[in-house]
Amino acid sequence: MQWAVVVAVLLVATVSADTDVAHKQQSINRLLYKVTSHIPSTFTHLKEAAETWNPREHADHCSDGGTAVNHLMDELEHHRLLEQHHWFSLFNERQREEALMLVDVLLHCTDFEAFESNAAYFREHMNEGEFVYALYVAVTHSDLTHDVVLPPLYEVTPHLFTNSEVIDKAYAAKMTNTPGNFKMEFTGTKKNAEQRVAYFGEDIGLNSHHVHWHMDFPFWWHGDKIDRKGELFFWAHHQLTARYDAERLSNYLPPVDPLYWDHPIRDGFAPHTSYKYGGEFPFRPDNKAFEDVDGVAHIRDMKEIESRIRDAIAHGYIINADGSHTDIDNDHGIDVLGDIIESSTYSTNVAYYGALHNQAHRILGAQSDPHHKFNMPPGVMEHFETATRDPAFFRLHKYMDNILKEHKDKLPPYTREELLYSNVEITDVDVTELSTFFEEFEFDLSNALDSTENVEEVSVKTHVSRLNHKPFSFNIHAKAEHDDTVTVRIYLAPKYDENHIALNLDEGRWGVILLDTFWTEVHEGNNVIKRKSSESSVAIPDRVSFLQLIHDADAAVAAGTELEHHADRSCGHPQRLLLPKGTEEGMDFWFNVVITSGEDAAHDDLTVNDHGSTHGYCGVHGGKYPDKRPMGFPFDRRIPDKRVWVVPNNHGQIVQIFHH
Ligand code: CUO
Repeated sequence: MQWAVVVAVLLVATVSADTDVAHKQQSINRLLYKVTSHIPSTFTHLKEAAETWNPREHADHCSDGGTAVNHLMDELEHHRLLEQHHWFSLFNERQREEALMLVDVLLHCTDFEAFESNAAYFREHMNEGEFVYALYVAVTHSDLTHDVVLPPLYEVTPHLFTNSEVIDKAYAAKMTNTPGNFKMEFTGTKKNAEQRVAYFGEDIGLNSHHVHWHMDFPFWWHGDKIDRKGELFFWAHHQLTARYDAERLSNYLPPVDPLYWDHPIRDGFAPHTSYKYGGEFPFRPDNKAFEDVDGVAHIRDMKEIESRIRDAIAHGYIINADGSHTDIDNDHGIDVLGDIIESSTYSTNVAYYGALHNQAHRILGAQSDPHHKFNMPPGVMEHFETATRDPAFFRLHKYMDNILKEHKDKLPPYTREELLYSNVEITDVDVTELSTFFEEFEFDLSNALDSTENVEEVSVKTHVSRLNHKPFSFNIHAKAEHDDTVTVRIYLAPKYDENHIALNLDEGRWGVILLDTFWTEVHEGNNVIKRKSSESSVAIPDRVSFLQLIHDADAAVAAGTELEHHADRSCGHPQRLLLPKGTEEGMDFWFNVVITSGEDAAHDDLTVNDHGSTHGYCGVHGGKYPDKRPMGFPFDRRIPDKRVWVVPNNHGQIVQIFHH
């Protein structure tokens, strides 16, 4: 009898824990549903909270005793907050400050009831852009929302992911009450060679990865220390740049040139994108010379800051704000430099080294109206959602990548001893066919449009071509002397440049793309290590659509059942873009497998626990980056003599990627 009671209690506890997830998911969905309209009365609980919850009265639900909530309420009551129905940019200091006040409130909530009620209240009282940003960041980092799946941003704020033409058609469909599904074209015409790679820079999955990367690793972050954040900034963007160059080569374009402050920005950009409130994103013509941006930065200062950073690299140390020095001629140097260049709150001397990257985003974004004569809103470069659409994004990141390469090139090349793991000999690797193709992808636009409660919803969607690849797999044949855990890294790099001149190892290594990295066991004798593209630790599958999330959470709440979602991270390169496009005749790539000891693992369970699955470019949430070696190892350092590379645990072969 007593046991029956215990079991019943346990069952109730389990069910309520799981339905709790459904309830949380429903609540987050609803908070993000049509954020520029009022919370509908059918969302009873949130509606009530928005109207009756007084955040100041619930300070006992805040781990800071209500400091954050009282601060935000003071700002609100003194009418200092940005109005609603206005654009929001994270790079605007005051707007960022306001958004972070809300992040602070939400991250200090001690229970979900307070979290959702505060969110509902401030959704109705703050700028919508600030609200969406704050809620996404809070859900990403709060312990209360671990199991919540964030809806795809391209369906929450579609304006930032599709073009004005499509949005206009969606409005017309709504006005005439006619459902529609509109084709989204990439910007520009074939007269613009850059348009050949627009499918990459304008890919909604890529943009989503990029914006989430910056939510996982915000430059303004002041919470718990994030492991190797500066190095991850380098690495995630280095990989974006390397991947972009591989796409360019696949389309008979040379690698992207870095930006120079003294040269005009060769390629202009017409975004064909509008703000929900704030008009069109500004257009930049070809060959625009850099101008100082009033109230933001002088080009002269950018050059000065660049020169100070390059001096630090040449000296091998940085000067901290207190005058002390930090040596950077070591594995850790890249982390220090990443923080300085971005710059993040981890930079130890912002006064001296400035914020090269963040300021450059603002300068580039404002080149169409640098003196604010035309009251233009921020450019695409001033939003992580839209930045990669502009070819200048990759030029900027190539520029910073080259500065960081100066540092890496100063470090001594790896010795044979550092590369050798004598336990394993890779005898062969079989790779299945590598091929890519374009497919149509559809997503929902209804959140782009305002609604009122008594007007029927009209289905409005858009569809866009996107790159995908056939699933592939590889078998690594490895002979081991004894049982051990091993670290496996798989890289891909273009073999030829745009003139079909073969790149040598040292030229090609900076362009390597990390396809996968994982930990496994080998046993004495012959082993076959099997791995599928779908298992890659750099990529995430397609996001569950917002409508599906709404449907599933509502159904689970109504039925009191579990919600069957795997809450994987939103940060991760899209699985579809794991391979560069390649060419119809087959494009040659170096395919490289490097196996080293399992001692490179920063966690001891990596053979059985993928720690959130997308650690390759996004680390482990709240934990150590899983690979102790420098990111990009062993291609991150110069290879002046390729003979040191003849080690049995390294295997290279040529593969071809076909585009069908
Ligand atoms: Cu991701 Cu420049 O850092 O956009």
